[in-house]
Amino acid sequence: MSEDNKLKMKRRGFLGAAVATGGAVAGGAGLLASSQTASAEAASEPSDHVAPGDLDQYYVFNSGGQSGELRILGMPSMRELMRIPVFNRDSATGWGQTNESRRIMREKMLPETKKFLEDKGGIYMNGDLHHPHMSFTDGTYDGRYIFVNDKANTRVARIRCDVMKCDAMVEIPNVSAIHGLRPQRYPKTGYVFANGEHIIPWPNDGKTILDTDNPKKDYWTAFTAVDGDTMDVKWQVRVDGNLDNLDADYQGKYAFSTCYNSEKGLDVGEMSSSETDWVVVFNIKRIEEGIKNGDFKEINGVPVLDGTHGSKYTRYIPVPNSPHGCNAAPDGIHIVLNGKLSPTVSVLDVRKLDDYFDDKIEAKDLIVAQPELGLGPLHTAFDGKGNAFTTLFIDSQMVKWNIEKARQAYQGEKVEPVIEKIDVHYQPGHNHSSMGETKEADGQWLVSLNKFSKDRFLNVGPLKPENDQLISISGDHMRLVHDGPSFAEPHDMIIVARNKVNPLSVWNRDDDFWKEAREQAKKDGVDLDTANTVIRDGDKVRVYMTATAPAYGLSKFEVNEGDEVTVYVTNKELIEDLTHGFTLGDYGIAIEISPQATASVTFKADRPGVHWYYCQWFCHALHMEMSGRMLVKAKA
Ligand code: RUQ
Ligand code: CUA
Repeated sequence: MSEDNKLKMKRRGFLGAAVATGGAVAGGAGLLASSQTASAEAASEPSDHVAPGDLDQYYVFNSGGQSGELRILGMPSMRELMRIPVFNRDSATGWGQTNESRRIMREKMLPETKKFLEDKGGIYMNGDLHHPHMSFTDGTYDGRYIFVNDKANTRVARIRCDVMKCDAMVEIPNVSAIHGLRPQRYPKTGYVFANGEHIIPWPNDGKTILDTDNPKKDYWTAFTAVDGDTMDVKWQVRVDGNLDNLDADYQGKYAFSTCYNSEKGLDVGEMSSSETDWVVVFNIKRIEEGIKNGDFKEINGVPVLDGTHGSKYTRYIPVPNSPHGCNAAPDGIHIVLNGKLSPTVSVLDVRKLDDYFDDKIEAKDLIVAQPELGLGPLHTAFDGKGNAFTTLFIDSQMVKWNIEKARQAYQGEKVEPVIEKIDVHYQPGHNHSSMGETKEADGQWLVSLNKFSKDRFLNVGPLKPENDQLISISGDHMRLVHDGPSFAEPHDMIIVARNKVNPLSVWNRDDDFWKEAREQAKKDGVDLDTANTVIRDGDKVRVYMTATAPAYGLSKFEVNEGDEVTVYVTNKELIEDLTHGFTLGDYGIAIEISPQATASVTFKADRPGVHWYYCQWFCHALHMEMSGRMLVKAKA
């Protein structure tokens, strides 16, 4: 058998665009195989083709997972437009090296972390960014910010949507591994809610050690509210179990967190031993009252309320089994909890929560549907027309189902909520629909973020890309239209109508991003906008220079071996897309300076000799000539 044929055998037999919709018919009677009608529909449905020079309809903000960055794609083309370094150290832009980025990364770092990182460069070099979500006003995106979590080093960061740069990062105390993250939807963001995933000893000071401790009694995690405007931690609620994903309602009253380890186990066997775990519901108004009334303990500078079983601030609703994704439907009513180890999702009706918190009804009354969808339901997205789309990790499928029919079936009526299943390639985690987490869900596109690509692309060695597949959902049938390879590892994305986002093309000169540089220039009596000068201050040297294609304002500067040197570069260009860089040869330094921005970097001139600096952003026919020399005079 030829290699090609072997490959075809391995696949599930629908190579080629005409039959790309597949159409597995598992999951009950009445299902239509979508391939029957696919070609007829394909003619009338939107395609992923965006002609050269044409613009996409949507911005996609895609997480970079363990790469630590955020990525911007255009949809439907799925072209990657930009990468925004956040928790990672970035070679191109100098993120993690510029003074501006280091201020942001260190400003709200916990004191003990600063101490820990003292001899390790002062910042973490990695992050694990799972969940990007835009700020909301009145239940829909408002284009101000994107908030993201860092599971690896327990942080929450914010990206400014006017310049598409991270402008704030806060380390969350008392917990380990921020996983689920969602901004408050109503009236606006407001709070950014963040789940601490791993349970740790409180306090985690090394005095509670493994052979004497008791995770049931000593290990905790908490639900955290960060103020989206100041990026300060406002309060935390200590809970039983752990916390996985979360979502907020459309009324501004409740937030919901899934728990996969109600057992408080310390290994996989213990963690998955019981048949049901729970979703924790947080009563935001009661929590705010509790804070006002002083019903908390301050731990590491944060008011922490007790939200364990029996608390008035929380309720624990049993859900099968190790639930994972938690998704609020755009109808403002339903919360879908994805069963992971159970073939079902459980649906809550938020209108019943007031009564439930007042003990007028029981937990089981809150569950209004529990359709059986298939194996490994992880996340659910919505089309705004009453339908839901759930990823089935184990089945490698996307299932479309109807919420109202699922409610009827739960009441015992003979209706089938499952509408259609299609194969995806392979093992989907998150999915997301266009505008699907807002009240403006438009039912156009769905992306399946598959954890494995296996044979879908040319083999690139043992490490393979993930596969983000674009599915058209505007017709009666789901139709797979695009395979999108991606590097480690998109977990989640949001799909935002392009009119919601209006970035600048050049920076405003008075931006606070480089406020420290501006202050320093003032103290040095120089005009940051125009200065090309060297200020000596003991063994500290400050070099101010402009960049205008194809030359720096200074073609050389001189320092002594051992000096602490800060170089400030101001990009004088007024037109868009004229970025300059400053790379200092054999010094490990490279920074980006976009039009009208200032960027700076500080280093020790401990390598004597002549060192060329050059512009690493192609900017002009004489770009190669855009360079200069740093002369480092050796110690006598
Ligand atoms: S999680 S594959 Cu980090 Cu969002 Cu569900
Ligand atoms: Cu400036 Cu290249």
